[in-house]
Amino acid sequence: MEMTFRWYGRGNDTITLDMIRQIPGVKGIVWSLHDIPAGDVWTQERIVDEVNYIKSKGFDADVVESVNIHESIKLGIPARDQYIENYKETLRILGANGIKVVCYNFMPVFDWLRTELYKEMPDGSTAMYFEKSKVENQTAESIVKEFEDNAKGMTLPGWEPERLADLKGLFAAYADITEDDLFDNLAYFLQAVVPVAEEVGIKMAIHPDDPPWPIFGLPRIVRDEEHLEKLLNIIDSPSNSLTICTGSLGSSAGNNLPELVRKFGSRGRIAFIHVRNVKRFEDGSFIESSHRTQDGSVDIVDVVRALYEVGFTGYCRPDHGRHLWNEVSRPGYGLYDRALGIMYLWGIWDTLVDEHGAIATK
Ligand SMILES: [Mn+2]
Repeated sequence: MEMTFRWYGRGNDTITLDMIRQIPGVKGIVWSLHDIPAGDVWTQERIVDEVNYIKSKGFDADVVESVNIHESIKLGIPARDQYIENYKETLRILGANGIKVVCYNFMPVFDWLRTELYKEMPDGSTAMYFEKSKVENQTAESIVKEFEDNAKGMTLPGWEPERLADLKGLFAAYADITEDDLFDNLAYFLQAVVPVAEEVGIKMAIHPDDPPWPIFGLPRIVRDEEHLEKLLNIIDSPSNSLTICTGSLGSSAGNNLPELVRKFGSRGRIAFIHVRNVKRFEDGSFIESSHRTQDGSVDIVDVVRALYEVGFTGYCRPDHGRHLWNEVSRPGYGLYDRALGIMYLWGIWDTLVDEHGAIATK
């Protein structure tokens, strides 16, 4: 297992690579070119510049999260073919520069959604919170406005203002799209890009829906074991792989994360894993808790044990953390709690290795 850390780039993150270097055992940086609009080709020049900077600080740049997918591809409208060509071109350039994994998602309109970015917890820290009844009872417009107003000036990945400006138009475009349609559009995309990914040595790794249920009537197709199985069957190739996100999938009580890791990990189809915990409440709401098993609803100890058991040699990163000790950071992406999370994961992993021996590493 290779430990990585998500970083938003120079001038776009409160955290520097020099800080990340001081977290034990972090080998790679998960990066993206956040200023490039979804659908545009990433140029060789920009990619080389970013990869070289990351490498100059002693990290590898093997994982990109994300190369976002243009809405026309999700909608399945004719304009998609040009955007798919652009996506293939980006993959070719990334592959030529040694990138191994591209994380992406296929969620209509919203990449992820919470109702509060800084909800206070009993210990005084804050964390991202999703109140189910609020999403069910408020309009998308009012939730989005509140969300953006509360971001404390931070840009939110997947929440490009230019795209969300026409929320009504986007919703209208999806009005007739069923889950089957969306799945067909995903299959069309994968059939086009996976052969290119294979050629250039990249694993495409889809991120599950967050939260893993339909919101505002929009279709959602990456929510549970059945969905994951179905999408892997579109093309049986390591270049059609998964990003397992224990927090996203774990927000739904029906998902047994250690079981999913054992099932898909033993088939070599997990390229990347986001590990974080989430505390579910009886009304379907959830909050992003510390990584510790006892603090949330996901058995993180067993998730790590499952990774060990399947001989996981892919990439892992701590996912969202709480905001601690008055740290000002991107929502969910502070330094402190993610660093604590890494040490928790290493504690479990190193104990397993100590007791049962090292697994083969790449
Ligand atoms: Mn995630």
